[in-house]
Amino acid sequence: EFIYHNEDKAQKIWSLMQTYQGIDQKSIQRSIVNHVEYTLAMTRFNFSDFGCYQATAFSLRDRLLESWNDTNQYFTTHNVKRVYYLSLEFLLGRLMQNTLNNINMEKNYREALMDIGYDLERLYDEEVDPALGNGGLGRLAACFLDSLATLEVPAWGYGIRYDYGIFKQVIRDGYQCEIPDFWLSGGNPWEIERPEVIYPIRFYGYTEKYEEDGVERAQWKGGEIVMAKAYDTPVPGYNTFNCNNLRLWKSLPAREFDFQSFNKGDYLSSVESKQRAEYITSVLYPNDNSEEGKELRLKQQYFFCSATVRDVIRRFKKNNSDWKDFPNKAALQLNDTHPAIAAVEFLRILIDEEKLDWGEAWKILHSSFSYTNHTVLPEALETWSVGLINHLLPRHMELIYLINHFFMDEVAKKYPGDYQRMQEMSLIAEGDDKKVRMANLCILCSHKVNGVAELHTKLIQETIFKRFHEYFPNKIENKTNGVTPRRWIHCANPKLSALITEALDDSEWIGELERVEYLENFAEDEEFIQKWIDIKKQNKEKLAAKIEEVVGVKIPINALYDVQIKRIHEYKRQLMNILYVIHRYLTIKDMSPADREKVVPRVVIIGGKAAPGYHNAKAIIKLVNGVGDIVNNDKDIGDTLKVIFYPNYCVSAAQTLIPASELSQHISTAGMEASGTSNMKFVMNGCLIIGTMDGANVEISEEVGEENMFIFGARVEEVNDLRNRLFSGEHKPIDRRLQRVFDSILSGTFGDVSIIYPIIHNLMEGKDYYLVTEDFDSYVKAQNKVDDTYRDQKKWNMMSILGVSRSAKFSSDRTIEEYCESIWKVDRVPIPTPNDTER
Ligand code: F58
Repeated sequence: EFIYHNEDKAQKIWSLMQTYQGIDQKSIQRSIVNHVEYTLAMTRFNFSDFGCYQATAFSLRDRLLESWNDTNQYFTTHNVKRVYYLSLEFLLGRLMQNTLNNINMEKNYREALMDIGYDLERLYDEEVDPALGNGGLGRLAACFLDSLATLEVPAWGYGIRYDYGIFKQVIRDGYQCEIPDFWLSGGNPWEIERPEVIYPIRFYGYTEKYEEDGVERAQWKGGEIVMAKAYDTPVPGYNTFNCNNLRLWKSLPAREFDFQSFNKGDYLSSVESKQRAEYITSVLYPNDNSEEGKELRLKQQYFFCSATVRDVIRRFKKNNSDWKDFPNKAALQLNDTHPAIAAVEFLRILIDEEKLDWGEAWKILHSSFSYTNHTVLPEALETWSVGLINHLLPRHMELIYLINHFFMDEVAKKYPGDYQRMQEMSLIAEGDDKKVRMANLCILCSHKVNGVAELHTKLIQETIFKRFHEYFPNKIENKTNGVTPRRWIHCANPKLSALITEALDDSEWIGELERVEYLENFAEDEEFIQKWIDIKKQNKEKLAAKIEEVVGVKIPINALYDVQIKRIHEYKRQLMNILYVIHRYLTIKDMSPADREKVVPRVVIIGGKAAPGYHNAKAIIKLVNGVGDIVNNDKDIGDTLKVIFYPNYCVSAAQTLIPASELSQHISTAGMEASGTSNMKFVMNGCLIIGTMDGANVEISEEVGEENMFIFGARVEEVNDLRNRLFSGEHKPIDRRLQRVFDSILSGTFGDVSIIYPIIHNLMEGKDYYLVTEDFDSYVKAQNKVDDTYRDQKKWNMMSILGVSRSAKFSSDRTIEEYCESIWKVDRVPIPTPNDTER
């Protein structure tokens, strides 16, 4: 974003530069070797794979900076509307392979590196996996960035540059242990530090009222100041010269030392205040689908929201002078309620600093903000105590009360005397400890609110946001999630990508997934099916080698690879999966050797992190490991069953696991998984789904056909009744197969009973909120169908090919197009590509 004040000077500087980086082998090699020598200060004649990875990354960053600068310059001069995606999480995954593919240089770099003795694929493995997110919500933000850039939409992501990403999971003695993930220890060649982009952020203090031209005004004063410094990561699109930006904020002390304490001789406490400032962006909270009401978390939220809003306003003011134009220049998307305070901060700046009147300010806010909800789970709906907000952000608390006051007046006018309704819609939950309901705040401040799958949107309209849906009937709409085919097919599964390109006779499908529909013509083509099978086999071999390396268990290649990878949560029912595995094990044990021969061999792989304080989730991990220990070493059953807990599930692990999977499990209790996004990735990689009618599974089944999936379990309409019946004791007796499974667990067959005991005990008592016992029978039936289908490899692979060919709806390109059209009202802005002579 440079604005040249002096055209001549700009011309001169430009003429001194070597135009754009060349794409020939010599230019690539020279650029890498220059970085080895001048950036890394290593010797050209002897540098490690890691050194070569770093130098290659720097060389790629140079290229990205060219398009990144051109893009921002172009957007600024044309004063275009931009999307701002505010998210506390961006789960990017590794960047090198994705960058090379998006700028279409993988082949050039591979050959250039090979020529100097380096293997590109090995360099990929040198990169740390930046894991600044928990799960689906953070990964969705990353897929959206890729699609926004690819679709040439002017868009910036805004978030926090945590020093520590999600913890690294190691398994010791079957238990999850958490290791801090200091991902920056080897440096980060992809980011650009921006010491000049820095904002003061205030906390605590008080508000002062004063009068100006007959108007009563307020100002927030005092407290303490922390600085926010920007770090930028270029986000290249696929097959375009456009390059967007991800701006992450790091906290710094306002002054290196607090001179007052320093002069008083209190050296240590001056260091302490510096550390307190740095602490704000130090660690990502590792909870998924549950809220932690800690002051530090609220500080993180306000810190990044304030810096972001200031930055957005500064950019707007560079080219615009009329506030009414703001909604035509900026669309701010709140990724869940975590950045909700940005809306209040925006209002505060408009009213207290820009001196707009309330009506005007509210209109501008409301037309530019929108909010995405990702969950109906009550424990994940954010509320903040009024006392805490008042202490940390006193002016914001006043504004929240004002917003609520005006809103409650309106509701009272529309529904006179309906106090129940007013109470439900209020931003404040009354009680001993009053709370601000952040979702209500977001709905009110936004012109659009969206759910993330059809079923989920219907549920929020009918349950948690029912009153708001009645009040604002056009506000809540659906935007079914999607995933980027660049990372999730092309990068993760290069062999499949090449086969699709061969079959379609062009590679445009990578940017236009609708084109894969044509694959349907190959669903019964024997030759094609054989190629399809071979690719899956090669991916399985790669995974098997990896598992042998990290888990130390040898798994057979000819078995069905059955995978469930996602955060460990009771509603996702990894427990039901492992209970079935035990049932399968006991069944095989009962068989004669001749019958065992007929069993479809399976490798069951479960992976995912449990929130560090979530005891039941940790107990499930322990049980899976206990089952693995017994089953994998049981000579009787040999290779008919293997059970693997895959440790430290993360984006890069997913890129190996998903292409190797044949069956994947998406088995949440109906109504509880908002969407799910890995289900989409699995389908795109030719994996069949066993799943409930929940989240996006419903739409996947509409696209690929229920006959090409293994759907089972209670439907969402049945869940409440079933639950009530279970809790009132009116339930059926426990299934005898399940009882046998419980007995074997409780007798200690799979290790220590004490941790899992309370969970199993509750299930036997009917305290089964997630309906594991209820759905078990239909789950077993679906699993039997899986085995029967797998025996018919032709049929199985036909289903697999049809799945891929019908997966286009689940590209995040489609999702982003819908957001652009009905929420953000932004257009594509392709920037001019340099021509051959400029190169
Ligand atoms: C996930 N939410 C949903 N939250 O569970 C999943 O169904 C959906 O596909 C996905 O969002 C994308 O829409 C999720 O990942 C979190 O991790 C939050 C992190 C911060 C605390 C609260 C949960």
